[in-house]
Amino acid sequence: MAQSVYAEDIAAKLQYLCRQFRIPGEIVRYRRISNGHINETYYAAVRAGNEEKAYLIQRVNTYVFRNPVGVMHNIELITKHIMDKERPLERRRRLHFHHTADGNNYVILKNGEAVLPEHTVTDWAQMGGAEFWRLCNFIESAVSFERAEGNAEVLTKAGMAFGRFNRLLGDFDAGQLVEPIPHFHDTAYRLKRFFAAAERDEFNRVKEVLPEIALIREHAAFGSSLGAKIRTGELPLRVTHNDTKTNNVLFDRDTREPLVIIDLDTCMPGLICHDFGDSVRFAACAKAEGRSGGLRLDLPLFHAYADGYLSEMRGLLTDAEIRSLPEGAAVITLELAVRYLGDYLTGDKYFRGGRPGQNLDRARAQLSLFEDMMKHMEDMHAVCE
Ligand code: GN1
Ligand code: MG
Repeated sequence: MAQSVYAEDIAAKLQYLCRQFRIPGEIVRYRRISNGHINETYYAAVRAGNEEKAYLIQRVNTYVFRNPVGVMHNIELITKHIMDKERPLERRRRLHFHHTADGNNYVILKNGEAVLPEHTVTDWAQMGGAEFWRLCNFIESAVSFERAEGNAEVLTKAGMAFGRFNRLLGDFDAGQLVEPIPHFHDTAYRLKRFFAAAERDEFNRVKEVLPEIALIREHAAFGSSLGAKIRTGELPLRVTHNDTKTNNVLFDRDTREPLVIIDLDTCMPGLICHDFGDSVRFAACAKAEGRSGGLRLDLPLFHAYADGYLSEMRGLLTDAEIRSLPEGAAVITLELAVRYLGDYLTGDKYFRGGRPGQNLDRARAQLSLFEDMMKHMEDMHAVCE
């Protein structure tokens, strides 16, 4: 009996959630999807009469997203804004979060029962172990591409898709958005927290990573330079996606055209160069030879991504923004290294579920990519300008 408790429990829970989201029918298949480092996601096929439809049911990580109600408020507004502007797509290929009878696009479970939200709760830690769930349509016949599968054509199309996403949100009133994770891409703040964690050295790991810490210290001023340009007005804030890994673009399996951008959790006011840069970090790189786990910039792939992105965005960007794009790639790479290494120094609480030492390996890979980007800064500028 004991071994099936988890499975029965989750199957019953998913079915209960479907009811709450007013999905008719019974779940006939489900499985956990292990993509992503943060949330817990299930695929569920639901049959009603002769019809079968598939959904994604996701438990939001409330350690990372302390105000998940705010996140869902943002997603509601952003998906509506984009849908209103895009040429009509078939409904099944839009990202649609379902609503409960109370009109919420989420369900809060407390002791296994749906409870009404406490709108005042902006720090989930006060919610006494409640779970936060949401449900959206599973987009059929779609594929996404992991870094290793990235080829120039895929990257150009991913660049166009993210460029279009940024462009469509160009007239969105950012004042309506809740900041889902405060200081998310505030690199200066992340660096400050990182050095404080290194100072505390709670897990006695600093001694293993002295060269990495020295490298980060050497580039800390550069890492903070883009954020400073927001304060001086040199770089404008726009509504950005903030997690633009190219596997967050779904493509049509047959035509290989981009369909939709997913993972809207971190949409908030931000810098264009961070969105551009995070895609480059994720996709325009290759394994460095002779360095286990090391990464280097792949300039032809960078070129391919930049071509696609700028075909949508060039006319909208200021000169300063265009100049900031390569810096954005390097800064966001350094920032992620700092986040991984900071998590390693503080006991691996944020990027969970990895093997021991994984955050350290990830940090080292990002640092090698960062160093290579710094070497190729001029080459990247030549592509963008
Ligand atoms: C996290 O879970 P996933 O893969 O969508 C993280 C991103 C990082 C990414 C690194 C909310 O995203 O910022 O770039 O891991 N998301 C959050 O792979 O922290
Ligand atoms: Mg994400």
